[in-house]
Amino acid sequence: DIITQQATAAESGAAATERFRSKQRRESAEADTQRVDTLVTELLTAAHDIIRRHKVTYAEYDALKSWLIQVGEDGEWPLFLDVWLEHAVEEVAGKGRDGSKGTIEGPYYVPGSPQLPAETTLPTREDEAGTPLLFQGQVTDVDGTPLPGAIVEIWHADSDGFYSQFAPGLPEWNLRGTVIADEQGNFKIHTFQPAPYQIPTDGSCGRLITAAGWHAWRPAHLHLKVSAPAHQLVTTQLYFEGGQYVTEDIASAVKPELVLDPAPAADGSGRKVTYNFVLDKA
Ligand code: MBD
Ligand code: FE
Repeated sequence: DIITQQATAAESGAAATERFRSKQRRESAEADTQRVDTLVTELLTAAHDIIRRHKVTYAEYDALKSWLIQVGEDGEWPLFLDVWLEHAVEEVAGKGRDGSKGTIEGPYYVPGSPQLPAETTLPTREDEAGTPLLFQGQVTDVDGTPLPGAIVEIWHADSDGFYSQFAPGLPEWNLRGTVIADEQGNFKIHTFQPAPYQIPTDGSCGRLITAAGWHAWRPAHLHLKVSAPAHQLVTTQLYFEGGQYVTEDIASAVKPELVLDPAPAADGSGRKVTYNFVLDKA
């Protein structure tokens, strides 16, 4: 209902902004004047060119100004940037890696989720709804050498498409965990199939989507950060074959290598899939 949706949009925007401020990557924070000049000048020049080519009016300029102000008030800059820009940044950052494909992190990662053993069930509510999903695999080097001490951080939405800590009423670490793989790099995670994610319809991003006549959806996905000593961490997502929006992700973050095709579990309870991670050397 509308009340719930409004509460959710406001809360998730504020929470995502707060989360970003506390975890922001700081390694390249020193401003290189030349670099800032080049990037900002090119960005502005591209905008000037669009304004001239499309004869943008003062009414449209004011609409843009008002919308930009509102994005900040809604706390939706993390959402906006991760949905519409991050995929290009990830493409540049991931070039030249040989291991498992990465994709965008998105706005809903929270570090420090509960540590769990190699075979585990993610934290869930007593009555967690949805199809059980067994997600298992092995973490290896690019040569196929198993990586003991590998860490598989996983976070995903529930069967209503909501993330814990970004929607009201969910336990703090619901469907989030830091899984420590065994000596062979193996892991076996019992969880539930997530639902597609809808961009909140009542915030600024939702208004943009409506105004442009787009859809507001990301396909159902698992988020992962996989790492091991002396290897590069990979941030990725996994999707589900045949799932809604897999071919039309609003965040442009699906890659063919990232689409899972789970089989029915042997005991008839839910589904099961194996996906192995390959990490580049650091
Ligand atoms: C998500 O769940 C997400 O993964 C991204 C990238 C953007 C918005 C919501
Ligand atoms: Fe997500």
